[in-house]
Amino acid sequence: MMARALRLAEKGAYTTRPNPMVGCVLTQGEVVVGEGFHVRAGEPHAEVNALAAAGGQSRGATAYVTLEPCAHTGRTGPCADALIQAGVARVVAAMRDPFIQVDGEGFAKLEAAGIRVESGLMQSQARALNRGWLSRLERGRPWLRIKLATSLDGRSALASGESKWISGEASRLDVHRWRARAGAILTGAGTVLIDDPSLTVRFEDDTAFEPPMRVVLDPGLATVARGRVREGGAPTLYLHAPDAKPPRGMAAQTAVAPVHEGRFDLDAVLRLLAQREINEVQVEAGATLAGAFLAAHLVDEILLYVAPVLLGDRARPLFDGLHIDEMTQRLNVQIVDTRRIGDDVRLLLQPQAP
Ligand code: AOF
Ligand code: ZN
Repeated sequence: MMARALRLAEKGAYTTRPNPMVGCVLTQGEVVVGEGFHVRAGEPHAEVNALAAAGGQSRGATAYVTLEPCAHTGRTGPCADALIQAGVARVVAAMRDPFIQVDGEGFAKLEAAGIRVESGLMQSQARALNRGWLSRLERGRPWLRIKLATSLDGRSALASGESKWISGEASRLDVHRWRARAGAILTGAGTVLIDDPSLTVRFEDDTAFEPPMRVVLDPGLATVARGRVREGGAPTLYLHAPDAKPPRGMAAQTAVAPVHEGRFDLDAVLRLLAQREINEVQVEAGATLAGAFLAAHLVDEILLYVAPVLLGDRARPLFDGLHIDEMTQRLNVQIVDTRRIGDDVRLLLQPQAP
């Protein structure tokens, strides 16, 4: 039942931001009498949708929820109260909600009303599902994924900077699914000037999604007047150095980020995005920014498309600025998933703590 609730929750992957994905299954014995998931911030929570689906059958039911039912009135009313009013007998949650306004209060409310409460069933899966939201709440910065395409010999672009295309069409379509999960797609001014990407989500079907914000790290605001990142139905935010002055009328699309010795303080950049309720960031940039994030140990996940081509030794590496002279300094990554995508191989990697 909890696995079913988790699958339901994931249906909100492209729409719940900045809220977490949550699923709920209501049962009477072995029979599912109602189920629901949280679709969009501001709309009803998972439990309320499941209760509505169960109608009169929720009295005496067990509720399987992927997150502790909320106790607060935010954009919607408290789910704990809704479960109590519906006469639910037992609540099984996958995890406690660390959100400051809930944080155990939901469980306490339910227990005070005589409802049996258990928590922790499939907890690691529930945490993995909302890793971005948890990262923002618990670490004060978003979950960071770097998307890269590489040749077999580990090159990301020709010496000229040209990189269209290394990975195949199937891989480039796959990227859109990952973009849609992120609250922000982050790139650098260099990529805007050389590749001119639009960084929007384009699906071939009519899957609903919230367009992720595009973020350009542009110390001197050199790219604000050009580039396809300004087009399309998604907002764009330019982060710039304190001494750059945003052009007239662009104050809302720009923000200052700290710069030390000519380089952005990337940790501060991520904190700034967390303050704007970004749970998950997907970096799509060149070797300089990718290398800087990696060297700063800020990368949680690398989405790597390996194409069956060789670009030779004049081409650019995957990561710039990683200076490793001894084996003890090397960076280890864990392979979390491998998959064939068209003619390419997709690797999902997690850098190991130093
Ligand atoms: C639940 N069930 O389905 C969800 C919960 O903005 P609001 O008012 O919708 O509140 C968002 C907070 O509520 C969110 O940060 C998280 O703590 C909780 N989300 N809780 O019981 C749900 N989506
Ligand atoms: Zn709720």
